[in-house]
Amino acid sequence: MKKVITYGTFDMFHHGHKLLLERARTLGDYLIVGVTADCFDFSRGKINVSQSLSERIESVRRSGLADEIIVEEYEGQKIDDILRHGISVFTVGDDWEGKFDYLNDYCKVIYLPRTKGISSSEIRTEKNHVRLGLIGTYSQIKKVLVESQYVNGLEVTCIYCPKYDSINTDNIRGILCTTDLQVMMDNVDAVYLYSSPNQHFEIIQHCIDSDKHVLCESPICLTTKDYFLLSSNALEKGLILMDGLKTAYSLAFNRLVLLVKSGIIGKIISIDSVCTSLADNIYPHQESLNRKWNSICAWGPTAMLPIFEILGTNFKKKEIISHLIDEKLAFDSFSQISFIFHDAVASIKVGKGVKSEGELIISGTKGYIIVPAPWWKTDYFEVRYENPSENKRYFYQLDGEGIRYELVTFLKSISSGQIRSYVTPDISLSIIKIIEDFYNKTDFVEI
Ligand code: C2G
Repeated sequence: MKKVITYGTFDMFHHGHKLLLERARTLGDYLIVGVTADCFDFSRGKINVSQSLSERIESVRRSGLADEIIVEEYEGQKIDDILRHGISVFTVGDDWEGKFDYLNDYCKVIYLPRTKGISSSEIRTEKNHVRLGLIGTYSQIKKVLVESQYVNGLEVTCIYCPKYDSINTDNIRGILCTTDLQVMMDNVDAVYLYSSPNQHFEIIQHCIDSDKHVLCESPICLTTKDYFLLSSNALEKGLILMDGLKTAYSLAFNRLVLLVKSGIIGKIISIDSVCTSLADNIYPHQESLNRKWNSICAWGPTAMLPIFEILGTNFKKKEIISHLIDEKLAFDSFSQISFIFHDAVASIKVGKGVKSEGELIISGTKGYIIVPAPWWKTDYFEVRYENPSENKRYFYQLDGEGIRYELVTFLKSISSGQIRSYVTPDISLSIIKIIEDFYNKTDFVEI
């Protein structure tokens, strides 16, 4: 029997997929179709896949064209499959021309002409087209502009830059740049916001009043009262209001949290999270300092994320210790916060004018996890035990610091009408409550 194998994601199964499988069948007597696992697609940069693995397998099964369906889970698996299944022909569309020539050592390789005029990306873009506006200084938002190009269906149509910012128009040809918020509202469906935290509330309120979804760099606002108001207004209007916390969307961070919750290092007793950076100019004149992010706002949400994700938000006691370089503006160049939970402790150290090792250490009764600096750009971590031979290392690809995954999640939340964020509302609220206590000097010590 002549066995043929082909592979694909088969997202939103379409006519092009059907024609490919029909022709693949004619190359032999038995067709095996390899459907890519989500993790494999993620690792090869396909982050926009809309359907789950089981939905995609079901589409291939329903086509009636596959004699057998397998799952493709890792780089290099094709060689393994060809040998294991006794394959005579490997085939794939000619958009891959030349890429799989190395398989000629194992079987015959045939590239079939790709069907023109149809693709999963186009279907996804048509289904979920969202016009995105970016708000913030150009230096802050240019990464988002670049990353948005990896997200099918998301089109940056407008940039709002404050008057004091000089917009580099060369890089943003074709995108409307404005200093008038209302002009932006007339040209977008959703907004990404990275302004000064003290301006977030007012801008988000304007966006919600104009029926726009909002993805806001954390913290969303500075008081719990404002947060309740904004989130209830958004909910009432069926709008998405989501925390932008890049680390929360990285695969490695999510896997780490799941491993911890599954007990790999026993019961968690302590978490220490450090995030610092040296601000280039931390003693400028007041007006400029007013627009800068202090340590607690710039790093606090990221540093608190693993603590609230793993230990929950019901701590019994906390203490905030800060070094303020400007009393009036409450600008802290360094803050340390200690949390006491019922059966665990945690601490964060955040700094915009103090540098330290940016590690995350999670200590448990059986071992500990260390995420090396800078842990917030997590792509690697180690699980360590008393006996070093039991140590395990984990690596997960991270592209674009997590921004593109954050944008994909935002888009999926908008199209499903449900917040798909990993930063749950109780975590957003707890982060804001801590920041509010910092400004009110509750449980606060100044050094
Ligand atoms: N295809 C086609 N015509 C289209 C679209 C896709 O012939 N208009 C083919 C592709 O060339 C591929 C198959 O249909 O052979 C599945 O396409 P995708 O789901 O896009 O999968 P792909 O990313 O090409 O994965 O290991 C995975 C494989 O390398 C292919």
